[in-house]
Amino acid sequence: MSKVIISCAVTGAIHTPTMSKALPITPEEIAEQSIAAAEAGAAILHLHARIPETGEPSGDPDIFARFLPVIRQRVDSIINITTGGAPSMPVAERLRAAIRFSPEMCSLNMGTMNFGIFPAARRITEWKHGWEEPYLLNSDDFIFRNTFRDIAYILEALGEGGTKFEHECYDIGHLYTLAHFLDRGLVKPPFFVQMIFGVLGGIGPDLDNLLFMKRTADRLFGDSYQWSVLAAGRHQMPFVTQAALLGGNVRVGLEDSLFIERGRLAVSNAEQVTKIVRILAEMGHEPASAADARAMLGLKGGDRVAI
Ligand code: KMH
Ligand code: ZN
Repeated sequence: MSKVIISCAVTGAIHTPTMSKALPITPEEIAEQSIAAAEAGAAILHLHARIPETGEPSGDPDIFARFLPVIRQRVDSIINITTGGAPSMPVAERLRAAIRFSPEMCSLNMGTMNFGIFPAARRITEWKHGWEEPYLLNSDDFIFRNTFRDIAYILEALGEGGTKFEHECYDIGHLYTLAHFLDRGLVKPPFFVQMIFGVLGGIGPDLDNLLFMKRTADRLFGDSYQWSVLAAGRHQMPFVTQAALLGGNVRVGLEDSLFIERGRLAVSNAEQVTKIVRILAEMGHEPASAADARAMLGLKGGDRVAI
């Protein structure tokens, strides 16, 4: 049996509280769903924070401090703190938690781009909170900023403490940007490439694109990288299944899709993890443990974080 790293992105900053009551908002909910996702088979937990009272995305390390230690005490999973925050958040704000907690991994978005989450607002007429509708609608004028200088700064500031990265690549050009930082010696093998499909502003969820991304990454990086796939919305499960068929690792979680199947909301992150574990088993794969994933990705270890 071959091992597949399952990442679970537990809450994110794309979906809003009105969209699903399963979306974890408070520190207690984020901790509880993260622990359940880990127990279901997720080796990596990709984490964002939200203001508990409103569900608004937040970069405040004091909010992260209310759930990270709880997760760490209960499960051995690799903690991966976002540096993407929310598309509207300034870069300095996005980095505060990763700098404070020096996790084994953090996300690193590999290019400035449009990031349109406004179509989701069309279907909703009654909102739980006043911030949700303008937050989504104004994404038609956001610039999700990740300049070369930002990326270099994050690689240096966090790399110094031994943090490694989930390199978020939303298009072919982002792979070339990653190759550039490899040439500069700021990224060192083995590194982890998260190929992202179906974000409005990035590459679309088509099998041809997946093959194109994979072939391009192979040409640029040879065998010095591990790859994983996530797809937004309804493409999530079919697309990560395709990736697993091709030998890739997978990311699921309510950050990427609120659904468990067409027309049915997931009841939790763990439900999505359980489903992909079942699909992987049918293919003869088993979930990598956190220890397996640490070895595959060359991570510093769960005892060398400031959580
Ligand atoms: N929301 C995903 C499409 C981050 O946190 O840095 C990408 C993401 C960004 O997870
Ligand atoms: Zn994220």
